[in-house]
Amino acid sequence: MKKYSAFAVAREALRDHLGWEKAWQSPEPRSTYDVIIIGAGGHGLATAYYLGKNYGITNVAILEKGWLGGGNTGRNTTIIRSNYLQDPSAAIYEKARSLYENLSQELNYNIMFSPRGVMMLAQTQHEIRGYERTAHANALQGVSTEFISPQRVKKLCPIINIEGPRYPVLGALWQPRGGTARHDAVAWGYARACSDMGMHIIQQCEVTGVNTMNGKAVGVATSKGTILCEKIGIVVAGHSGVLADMAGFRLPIESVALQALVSEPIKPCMDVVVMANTVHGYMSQSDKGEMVIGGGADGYNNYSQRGSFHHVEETVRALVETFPIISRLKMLRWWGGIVDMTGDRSPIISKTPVKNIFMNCGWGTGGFKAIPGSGWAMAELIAKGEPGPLAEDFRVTRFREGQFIDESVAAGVAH
Ligand code: FAD
Ligand code: PYC
Repeated sequence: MKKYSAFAVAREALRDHLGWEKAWQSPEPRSTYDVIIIGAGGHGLATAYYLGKNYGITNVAILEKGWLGGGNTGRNTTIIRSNYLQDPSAAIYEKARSLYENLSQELNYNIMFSPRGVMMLAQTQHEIRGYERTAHANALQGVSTEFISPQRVKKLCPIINIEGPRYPVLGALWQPRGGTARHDAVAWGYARACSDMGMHIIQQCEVTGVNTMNGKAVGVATSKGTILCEKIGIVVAGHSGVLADMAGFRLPIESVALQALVSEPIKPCMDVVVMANTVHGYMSQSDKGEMVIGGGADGYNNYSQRGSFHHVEETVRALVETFPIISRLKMLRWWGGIVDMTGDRSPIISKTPVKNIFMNCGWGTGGFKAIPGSGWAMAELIAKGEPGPLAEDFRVTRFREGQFIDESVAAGVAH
């Protein structure tokens, strides 16, 4: 594949941009592959990429029922941070964050990683204690965060009203190397690299059945026919329970809608990401100038890609209190994604009761930031058949063993 470069842009400018190749191929499926990944979101594509890069496994198909990146990967608010409390979480999220730092260069695709800093506001005494505890835990884990004063919050983000009538800002957990990236570019960059390694990305190909024999994976039934394989990675976020059911086992997962919205574009006014978890809102400004806003998850299980009206009303009301200058902004677009929630708000990267079927799910409201680390860990699990150090604590059997990895606070979003 031709490399993207300043030289290539200049060359194409001189020939009406007719020389660009397709970023990825769209082949018809073969009858058999070594590995099938179900789901071409960020986690599925990253898994395939690291299977090829780290283990030389390239006879891989990634099957997607819609279009690649069209699930939660293309619907999230793009926040990247690794300020989690428990050691296994800090390890995988920090691995992901550090891979994000050089991902544009590695993939030769501009994912627009912007380490502008993420702050989680403390607006109750309880949150102050919680975030101070997280900052101490992060120091021991080698993750760079600090608890900062309200005055520092105001300095970093002048548009915040720190003296809010209901919930004044009492401080914040600040991660200076957290930030954002362009979400669909992450999917597109991994897809291009996978295709370049000869992997097949097959869109509009819904998996309708998982075929097993003697307790072992043998292939899948799809809307494009049956495809055989040695190993299957199921990476379908909100539809994890549906796919597990096809394979004959159950998961401790619930699916709910989580919503976000963006305003009309305005001049740059905010160069950090702010999460306000007590009042349930978070906000950043996109490169186009839109204010990117998200709220809490729906309080009931559903598979709808839009959220409830009362949630969006509450989110905007809360954010207007914290950022009065947004009160007259028009909102342009509003959407939802189906997020996969576990009881301890931590993911599952695990073997399953069926040999050679592996699950990666449960990232819930916070998996965009994890994509590179999750793909790295899932590729190791599929290639070796056993989890490596990044994945071993995230086994599905932890729920039966009582070995929860409780991240309900660090998850950041109300659920
Ligand atoms: P997806 O991108 O959903 O990919 C799964 C794919 O599987 C989909 O494309 C789907 O079509 C496909 N699929 C499903 N069933 C089948 C089938 N039967 N056959 C074939 N394909 C199938 N995380 C953060 O870290 N930071 C944030 O700021 C953030 N904000 C969010 C805001 C919102 C509104 C939402 C909804 C989520 C947010 N998240 C955030 C969470 C994050 O988006 C997800 O955790 C992450 O994108 C999950 O990626 P994925 O690849 O697992 O899933
Ligand atoms: O995990 O940081 C996060 C997040 C922010 C908004 C939704 N998820």
